[in-house]
Amino acid sequence: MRQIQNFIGGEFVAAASGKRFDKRSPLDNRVIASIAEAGQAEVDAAVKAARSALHGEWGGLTTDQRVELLYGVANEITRRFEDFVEAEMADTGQPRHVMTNVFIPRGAANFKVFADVVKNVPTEAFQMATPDGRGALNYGIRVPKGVIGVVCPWNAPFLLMTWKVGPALACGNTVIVKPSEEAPNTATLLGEVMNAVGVPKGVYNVVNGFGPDSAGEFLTRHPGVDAITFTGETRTGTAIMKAASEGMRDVSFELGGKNAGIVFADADFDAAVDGIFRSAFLNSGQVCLGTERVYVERPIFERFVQALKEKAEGVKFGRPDDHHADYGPLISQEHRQKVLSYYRKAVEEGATVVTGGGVPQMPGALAEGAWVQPTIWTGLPETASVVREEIFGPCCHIRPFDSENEVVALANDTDYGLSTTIWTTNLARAHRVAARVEVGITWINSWFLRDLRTAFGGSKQSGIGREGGVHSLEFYTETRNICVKL
Ligand code: NAD
Ligand code: 6OD
Repeated sequence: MRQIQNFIGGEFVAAASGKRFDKRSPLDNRVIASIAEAGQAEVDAAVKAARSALHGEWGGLTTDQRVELLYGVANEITRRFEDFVEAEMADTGQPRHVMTNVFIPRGAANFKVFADVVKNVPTEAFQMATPDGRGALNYGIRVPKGVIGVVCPWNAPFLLMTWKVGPALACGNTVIVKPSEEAPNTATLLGEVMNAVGVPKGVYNVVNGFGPDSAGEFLTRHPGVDAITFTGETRTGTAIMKAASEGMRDVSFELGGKNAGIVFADADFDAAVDGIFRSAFLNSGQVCLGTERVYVERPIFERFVQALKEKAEGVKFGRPDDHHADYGPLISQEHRQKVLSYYRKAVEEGATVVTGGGVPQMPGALAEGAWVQPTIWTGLPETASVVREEIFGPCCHIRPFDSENEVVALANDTDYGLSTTIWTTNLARAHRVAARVEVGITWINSWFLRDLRTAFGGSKQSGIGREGGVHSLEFYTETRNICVKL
């Protein structure tokens, strides 16, 4: 069983209170790790360490020196690739190929890409006229924002944590990460990487624990934290925003979604079925960008539902390293209860269950895991709970539509605005619809294909702000203007 500590000022430390909590495997509910729960004392110590690093060696590095260290971090993650894959598989139970192809390499890339961004992005300069005719020159300099609190979810823990830590450090800040209580492994491993590479102590810190009345709340309320970047549920974002308002701290929020998939009758049928299947069921549906509402143009509706059903019924449940398996469990028993409660609600609200709706029969110890069947519904009104609320499980509701205007209205009829995936061979229509859907990111004939240099974030209740490439500099730095009278 792993013993996970907090990582403060370059040292792995227990909690002064002696408090620990257990992490259970999603696969079979065994306890697989014991984690030191940070209290106010550890959060205070982390803030102090982060502040002194900011004013110490780290703060004195040139951009080039920082960039070299971050390349070193990326290379060390790649050298220890298998350790990260194993750690993330243990926490999430998701298949090895998802870790090796997407989640871990993208985590390493987050350090390289943002190192390159800070090296190459200029600041602005304006010449201005003055009454004496001699003029003045304005130029901006970017400075780090300070100590950044990074509060993370469990669904793609390493990718989503490094997506914040990479740019924050590239910009010269120091960070205190609060990983999800459900997935603390890779944040801790990253501490080992930071020490191995020689990142100064206190630059990267980790405090483990829960949200309310625990490390999450202590961190986000702490007056020594200058800004907070958060990925998680919209409701949690509301609580963190209240905390951040004390002291007027800046926030960057990546929140929930209830994303629409739109399939026109002229789409490449097989590609659309594959694409919607991935977007609804990858990572067992635990992807913020996932599709829980699917709208299919009426002429191909029945055929599409049947094809998606066959694919969903073909998934093979199993352990991450089982080469015959391609499908993992949900993160926890608690999350499974939530997802299953939506499965019941769908039936109560009159859904036709096309497939799934329950729990698969699993052999031996796996019977204790957090497994659920991929589930497809039809026949519900747009007011039904499973059509309106984010479930964050492997499920979707499919509804037919008859016109472009109708499907745009349906897609936009939600409090969320994170992503959409559109499937059609009529590219003019694809662009037209993409421009009208109220989301931060739209895919045309693809899904979850994203260059890290692009703007990423949500509209409406799916987030505040944009990160990615140069957009991350807006959050992780402050621009100071200097005006020189000539
Ligand atoms: P969550 O909001 O329950 O928890 C996220 C983190 O916040 C955890 O570390 C948790 O301990 C902490 N937390 C909870 N309450 C807190 C409080 N009051 N103060 C401070 N910290 C607190 O989210 P989750 O269940 O871990 O993740 C799933 C959610 O994340 C889904 O809603 C999903 O859509 C969203 N998500 C969004 C994106 C995106 O980019 N928009 C990406 C991934 C996940
Ligand atoms: O692609 C990314 O970098 C990104 N932020 C993905 C988010 C996945 C959410 O579950």
